Amino acid sequence: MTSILILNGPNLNLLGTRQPEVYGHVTLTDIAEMCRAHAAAHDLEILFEQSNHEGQLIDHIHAARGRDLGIVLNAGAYTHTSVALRDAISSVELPVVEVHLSNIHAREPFRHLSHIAPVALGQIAGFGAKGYLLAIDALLDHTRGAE
Ligand code: CA2
Repeated sequence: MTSILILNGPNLNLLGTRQPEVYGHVTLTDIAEMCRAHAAAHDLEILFEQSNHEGQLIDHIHAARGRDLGIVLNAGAYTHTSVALRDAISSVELPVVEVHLSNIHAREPFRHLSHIAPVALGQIAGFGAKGYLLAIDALLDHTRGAE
């Protein structure tokens, strides 16, 4: 069975426990379950990971090479700071869909810059947990459309 990696960056393990006015009440475990249910219909395995550490996120991206069809990435605040994550994405040559729960372009100016966007297939932001499902569909359309 084909697989995709869904990778989540710093503080996303706190989802559903704090700042519900920004990020809603859904937990990361809920999102993983939603993604798995969505993928089952597509005969797709979901590898779902979260780390608060930049190097560990990079290791996960490297591990996806030759294993997964592509990556759905919510890099959290590293989106706005990490050239290392951008370089990791470029190095593995896998399609990456960038996802954000909130609309980063409607928030503070420092969130408007994404180091991921220039090396991603595209970006989905502002649709909450549903964004992860949209990202899976976008990745599948891209990869299966290219077969
Ligand atoms: O909107 C998104 O998905 C973000 O990637 C979330 C990041 C933020 O730094 C990005 O600008 C946009 C923050 C994730 C932190 O999540 C929390 C959840 C609950 C309580 C505190 C933080």
